[in-house]
Amino acid sequence: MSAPNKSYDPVEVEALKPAEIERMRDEAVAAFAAAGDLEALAHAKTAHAGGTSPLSLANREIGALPPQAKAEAGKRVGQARGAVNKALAARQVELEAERDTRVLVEEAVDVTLPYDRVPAGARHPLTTLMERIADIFTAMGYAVADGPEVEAEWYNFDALNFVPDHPARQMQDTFFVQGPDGTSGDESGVVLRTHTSPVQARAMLDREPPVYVICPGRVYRTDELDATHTPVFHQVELLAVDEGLTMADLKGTLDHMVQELFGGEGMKTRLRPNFFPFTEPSAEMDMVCYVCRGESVGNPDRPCRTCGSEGWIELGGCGMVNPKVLVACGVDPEKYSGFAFGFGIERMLMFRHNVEDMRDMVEGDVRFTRPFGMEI
Ligand code: FA5
Repeated sequence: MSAPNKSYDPVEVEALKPAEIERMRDEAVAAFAAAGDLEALAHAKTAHAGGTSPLSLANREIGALPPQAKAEAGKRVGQARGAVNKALAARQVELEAERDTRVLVEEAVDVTLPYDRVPAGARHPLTTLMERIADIFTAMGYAVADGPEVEAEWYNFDALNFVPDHPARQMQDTFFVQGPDGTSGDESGVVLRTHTSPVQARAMLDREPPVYVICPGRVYRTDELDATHTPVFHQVELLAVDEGLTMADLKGTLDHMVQELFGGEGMKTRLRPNFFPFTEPSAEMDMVCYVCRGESVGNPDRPCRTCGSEGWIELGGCGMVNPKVLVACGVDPEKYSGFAFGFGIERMLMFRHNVEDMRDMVEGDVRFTRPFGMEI
């Protein structure tokens, strides 16, 4: 742009002549109208409304005009640029609408067509962990046993030496499906099984000794769902009945299981006295912490989050099958003895895989299950 020049005559400035401005305007409007798609319109916009377009260049000349000529030339160029921008915007709207209509047709998806790309799901880690545990024992000759989840109260409690007024019945908060039918003389109601131990009774009644069974399954208790409890959870039960079985066999079996599940040297269990009506003696079983192997105990330099530096992790309950249970299930306690154990799978999944909240296991989100893969 030149400096204001008093002798500068707008009539002499070619680019600012009215006919020239009109021509520029008309050329721009025609170019927009001729643009067949948004890409062509973008090029026309650069050529006719961009910073180096004829109208923009003409506009720059205005600054050099003498003051008395500026207003007239400015008005002329401004009107022309306004018309150009209006034509550009109108064509833009038209072409966008055309594009949208075309895309709707061209990219239409026939949702009724059959398709084969189903996203791969994931098996739930509770299932794979239960199968892994069952595999360890089937490799040792155990059979997988099953029982109903809606269970007769007799199997869930009575056969297991929970006498009707035994305080141990209160230990497990039970979902009753049907109360005892007093009128028919049937004193056994129906419950959602509170543990997998009724499968012990069923296995002994169904099979002749020796009995070696492992029973993974779902159980129910009236616990609130929170980070460490769920009303529907899973247990694995093991029962062995044979001649001459002792606590040493129980201990050896438990040690073998934790070595197989957690691997490596030094994996072992310990038993602490406890009470279950269906085992005598009964014990609480702990396994040595598979992360610190007990080395965090009394060692503040090496704290262990997994066991809270206690060196042991609680697994579940176990014991020698109470002779009263053997009798109730038709097994001669003079000839046979048995051992059993049972533990919670959710709890094992939590400490084995650092799952902090049990609720994650029940929400059914594949983002939780997928990282576990197919094998556990
Ligand atoms: C029993 O259920 C016994 N039947 C175990 C047993 C079998 C003992 C054979 C002796 C011989 P207990 O009530 O402690 O025991 O439960 C076993 C495990 O179930 C617990 O260690 C815990 O891991 C798990 N568990 C109990 N309640 C819940 C719950 N609400 N949510 C998740 N897991 C639970």
